[in-house]
Amino acid sequence: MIPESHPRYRSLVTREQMAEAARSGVVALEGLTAHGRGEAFDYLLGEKTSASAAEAERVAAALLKTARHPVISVNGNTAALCAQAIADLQKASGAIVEVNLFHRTEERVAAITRILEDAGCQVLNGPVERFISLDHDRGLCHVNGMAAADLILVPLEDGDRAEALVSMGKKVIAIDLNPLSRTAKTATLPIIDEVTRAVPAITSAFKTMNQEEAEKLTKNPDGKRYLQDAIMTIRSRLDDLLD
Ligand code: PTJ
Repeated sequence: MIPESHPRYRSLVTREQMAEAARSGVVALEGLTAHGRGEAFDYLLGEKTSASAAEAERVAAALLKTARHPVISVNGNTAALCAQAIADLQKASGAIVEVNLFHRTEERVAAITRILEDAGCQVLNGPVERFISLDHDRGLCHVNGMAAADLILVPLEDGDRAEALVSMGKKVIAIDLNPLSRTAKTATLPIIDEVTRAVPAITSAFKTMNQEEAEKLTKNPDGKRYLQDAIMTIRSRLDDLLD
């Protein structure tokens, strides 16, 4: 039992939630180490959404609004942390939700699909094929999902799929607390923020944005600047600590 008075209450509750999701097979064991890495970067970033990340979240909403065939790709960590927020974003944007896993088993796909559906998502089901040229199972996707997408929102993963998708001419929005990761560096738009803060922020921006603003915001998304801003935030927080 974690006492509410504990200074790290929220973080400890989230860890329990992730451990439980690992026990039920939704989160891969490796997903727990990924979560720990994310926590470390969030600590360095001050555990809040920076002004720069908030701007990137608005651009993400604009990209979703102007996309022809947007897809939200969901893995175990994302489903465990924010299935409801993904359902809300799908409802607002009409994007397709597709489960795509690195540590893929049919049992995990079914368990993650169930969590998403319980939260109100419509999940793309049916056969998958290796439409993305990768040597592992993240290359497997649906013909009407990522294979046909012009824009893919990728919360929280490692970098080679983002790279492959961009080289296929698709736009990629990555949500990743690590501004040094390959995913963040390769994405068309990196959002350096925690996924449970980022997804609701994209949804509320989507709801209040008109088409004209969306088209303006998507003209020249400067992904590199968002990475630089996050590194500067970390640097200035460390400098302050040394003062
Ligand atoms: O469910 P599966 O089988 O698809 O596996 C998912 C994991 C997460 C295990 C897999 O994609 C993986 O190995 O990812 P990586 O390479 O560890 O990358 C995860 C990235 O997400 C790291 O850069 C973390 O800093 C970041 N991250 C972790 N937790 C969060 C996060 N970013 C945003 N919000 C978080 N809560």
